[in-house]
Order: sequence, then C-alpha cells, then structure tokens
Amino acid sequence: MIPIHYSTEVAAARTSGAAIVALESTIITHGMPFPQNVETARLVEDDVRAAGAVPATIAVLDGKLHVGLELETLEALGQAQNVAKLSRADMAACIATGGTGATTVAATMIAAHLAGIHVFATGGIGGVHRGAEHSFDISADLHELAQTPVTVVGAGAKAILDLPKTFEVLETLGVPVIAYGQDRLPAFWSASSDLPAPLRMDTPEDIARAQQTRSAMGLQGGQLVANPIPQADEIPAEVLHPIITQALQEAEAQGITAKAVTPFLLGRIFELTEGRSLTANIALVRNNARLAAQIAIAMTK
Ligand code: PSU
Repeated sequence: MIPIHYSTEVAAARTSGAAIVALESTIITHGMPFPQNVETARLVEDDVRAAGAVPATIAVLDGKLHVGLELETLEALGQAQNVAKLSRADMAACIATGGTGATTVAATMIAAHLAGIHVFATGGIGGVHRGAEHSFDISADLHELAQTPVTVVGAGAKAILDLPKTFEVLETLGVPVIAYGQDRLPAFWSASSDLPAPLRMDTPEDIARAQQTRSAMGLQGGQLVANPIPQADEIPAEVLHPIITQALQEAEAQGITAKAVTPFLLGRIFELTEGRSLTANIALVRNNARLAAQIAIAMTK
C-alpha cells in the first residue's frame, strides 16, 4: 500500500467510524473558474458536514496522495497553474514522479477505495463524447465504475456528452445506474432527459443496501446514482441545446482533443450562458453532496 495523507478531520473520522464522503478535485482545477471553484469546494464540504458526514477532498500534491485537504491547501490548489488532470492511467506515474494532480472521477474512486471510503459526490461523470464513433473519446470514468466498489453520486453524466451512448456503455459494463426519486435520467444542468432510468430508488438506505449487496455477491464495481438538479436551479434542455452545439463546433474547429475537451466545453458554455451554467453546476454539486452524505451515513448503520 502507498502511504495516504489524511486531513485532521478525516483521520478523526476514521478513528471514530464516522461516515465519510469523498470529493474530487478536477472540478476545482479544471471544471470551474477561480474564485467560484474554491468557494464551491468549501460550500460542498460544509454541505457534507451539515448532513452529518465528513468530507474528504482528494488530490495528489508533490507526489503524495491526500485524502482530505486542509483549507489552505484547498485554496492553493484552486489557484495553482498547470495541475495535471489525473485518471487511472496516469495517477501512479504522478505519485511516483513527485507530481501534483487533481483527481477525476476515476482517480477519486481509486483513492477513495484505498482509503476505505464507499461514497463519493461529484457534479457529473465523464462518458462517451459526441462523435466518439470517430474520436473514440470515452472517459475512463465508465470502466472505473465497473471495477471499483464506490457509489458515485452525480447529476447523471455531463450533458455535453452523448448521453444515450454513455448509458448504453454503462449497461454493457454492468454498472447499476439509479435515478434518485424519478423515472427518467437527469441531464446534468437539466432535471430530466427523455431517457428512462434503468433503476429508480427513493431513499438513501436503499442505495446503501444495493451497494452492500453488490459487494456481498462478489460483484465488482460501484454504482452511479443519478440525482436530478433541484427544479429551481435547472436550465431547461431546450435552452442549452443550441449552446452545447455551438461549443462543440468551436471545440472541433480549434482542434481541442482528449483531456482538454471537457474543460473547454464547460468554459465556453459558462461564457455563452453568461454564468448561468456555473450557478446550476454549483447547485447540483451541493445537492449531490447532501445525498452522498445521507448514503454514507446509511452505510455505517
Ligand atoms: N463534474 C463537474 N465538473 C467537472 C467534472 C465533474 O461538475 O469538471 C470532472 C470530473 O473529474 C470527471 C471529468 O471525471 O470532469 C470528466 O473528464 P473527461 O470527460 O475528460 O473524462
């Protein structure tokens, strides 16, 4: 096992057996602009605490895997330049070479599992990019869900993606996709899509039991909880549709590929919606953090 550096708060929670919720750091370094990124990270941590659990934001700093960040560290990371965006393929190399990197959904799941944390809240997972039939651009988040036993709470997958293909791949990989409290899958900034939810659950206790049953059956992997953004904060899909199309066209025209695609699209959609996409993104992450805390608490019982 590699050494893990725990924050004071997370170390205490591990001793007392308190519920812990993992949080990722790519959303801070690549998903939102400063200073809203740091403010959001703090609010999300406070949401987890207010719900009765302990937040563990995860990152690799100077070659060390951190589970739980002290406030000064979080603030510094939110302003740091040239931070790597780590996934399964490059996380170990970053640690081995003393690098600094933010963890995506895939890398955060790996770290959470190493630290014995079963629940993780994010905004939305990566997935199959539009045009993947040409680019083959499919996020490593999907395969991670298939092999690492962590329940990920997100507002579905980001709506910049090809959502039908993303959920198709999750089904092929045997990943349970559970819509929380509704029959249709959410679409990140929008509370609903026209895609039927493969599974629906209405309580954190059911979701906790489903993960525990999966593990008890010897089935590998986690599950995706697709938690709709609160209606009051959503941006209707018809408003977003032309904006996403424009951002995608610009990405293609500018030759943006690989890890740069998602940050570019999120940044352009922020500009094109005059900040509304960010307000919605913040609301949905906070909503996910609150549900993740309830699930983590249910798992300790
Ligand atoms: N959720 C958000 N904003 C983000 C992300 C999630 O609200 O920026 C990050 C996560 O770290 C996720 C990554 O793993 O986007 C997906 O990147 P890609 O499409 O390159 O796999």
